[in-house]
Amino acid sequence: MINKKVLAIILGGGQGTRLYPLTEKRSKPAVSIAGKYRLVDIPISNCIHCDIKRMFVLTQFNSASLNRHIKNTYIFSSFSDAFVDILAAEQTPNNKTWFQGTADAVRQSMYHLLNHEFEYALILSGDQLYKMNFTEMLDEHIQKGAEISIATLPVTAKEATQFGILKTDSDSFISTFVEKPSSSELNGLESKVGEEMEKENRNYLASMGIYIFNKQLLIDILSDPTTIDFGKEIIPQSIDNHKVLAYQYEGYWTDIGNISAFFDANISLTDDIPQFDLFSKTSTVLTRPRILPPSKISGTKLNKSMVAEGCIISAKEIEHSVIGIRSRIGKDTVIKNTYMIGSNSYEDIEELEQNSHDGIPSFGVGERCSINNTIIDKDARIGNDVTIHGGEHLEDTEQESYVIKDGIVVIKSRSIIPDGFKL
Ligand code: ADQ
Ligand code: ADP
Repeated sequence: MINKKVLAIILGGGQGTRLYPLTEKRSKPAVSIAGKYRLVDIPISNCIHCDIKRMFVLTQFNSASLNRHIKNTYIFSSFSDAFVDILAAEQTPNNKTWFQGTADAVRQSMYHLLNHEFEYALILSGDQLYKMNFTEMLDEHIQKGAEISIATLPVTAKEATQFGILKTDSDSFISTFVEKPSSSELNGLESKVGEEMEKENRNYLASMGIYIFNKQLLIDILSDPTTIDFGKEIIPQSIDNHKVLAYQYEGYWTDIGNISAFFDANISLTDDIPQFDLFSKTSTVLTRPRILPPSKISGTKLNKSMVAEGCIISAKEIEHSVIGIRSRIGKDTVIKNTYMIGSNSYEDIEELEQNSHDGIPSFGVGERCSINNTIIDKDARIGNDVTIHGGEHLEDTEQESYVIKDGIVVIKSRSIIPDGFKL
């Protein structure tokens, strides 16, 4: 009966600046991953697999593509109480501003949350790649009489500065919590971790930003309008006055909040044995079932790559790359270490001829191109004889049709890269 007790709240992102330009025209939960899913599918699938089926997605702005995706994907029986609802920051007589931070987002949404009966709020981040059984976490929360639980993961000293780092007592209740400590503050924050973790020097317990709150406590805590963030204020302020439990997780988990982490998370899916298993029988990642033809591939040497449905590919070589739905790639093109997100629609023969007549490249990548270390966002048009080589030699910049961040070139959605372009 977990579904009756738990309401899931997925934090769908602030203004999305760290994933810009992928978030230029869509909200963060709608950003595509692995060629056919959206970021929001990860926490939603985790919830559905453990029978938590009442979910709110809190987002800074309500993009058409997020709405379309949720509406077309998560369709539950009209006789169940299951739902996925998007709550975008809205202006009301009491609230005139954007969500100021994670706790403020939940506070501003409280009116909608309280229309539902629940005992526990499960608060999740919308930009993480992981699989987790929340039932176990809730069981421990109840069994140990906790008021707040935080999922934790051992990390190295180098990683520790990006997370909330905590220490626990012998009963796993949290005694110290420092949000994003500096390297010098790490002294004394080490924890006793399992043997495997110790071998990898993962001696610090990090908050995964996944919380369970008892309902009344959440209401009480959020009644103080000065608190903005869970990590910065709510959690550090709660550990002295409340029973805050650490739930230990040791599986694969990665934060995909910025371009370089997003790129790595996608490309690492092409490893021989990826740490995130898309092929699992029991914990499938759910997404919108599309009716697309199988991909058609001619004369291409494919290595360590994933190709989604509905592609038409005549490239020479594709290596270590993820090719998203409805991608078209022309003859003699070589693509390496690239995430091509795909297209929303096909162009028919007449449109292709019209493009050629007008001198506009068609959706996808043209002939004789060489592309690496690049993310190609949806519906981009890349012409013939184009070279785009990302890498650390490139400085961060923003141009009309692309952005470079940490050496990764991101071709913007719907942009046009003309024939012969070189980068
Ligand atoms: P961060 O990830 O840095 O640290 P934050 O930027 O607050 O924390 O984001 C948490 C989640 O909330 C993300 O999914 C983000 O997109 C979303 N979010 C941020 N601002 C939002 C807003 N205004 N409205 C809606 N959603 C918003 C947090 C914790 C750390 C912990 C890490 C783990 O504070 O203690 O270690 O998560 O990744
Ligand atoms: P997918 O989930 O397949 O990536 P979307 O949900 O974004 O695709 O779009 C599905 C359909 O909506 C497509 O047929 C596409 O042509 C259409 N579509 C996408 N973006 C827009 C838009 N901005 N305006 C109108 N229709 C759109």
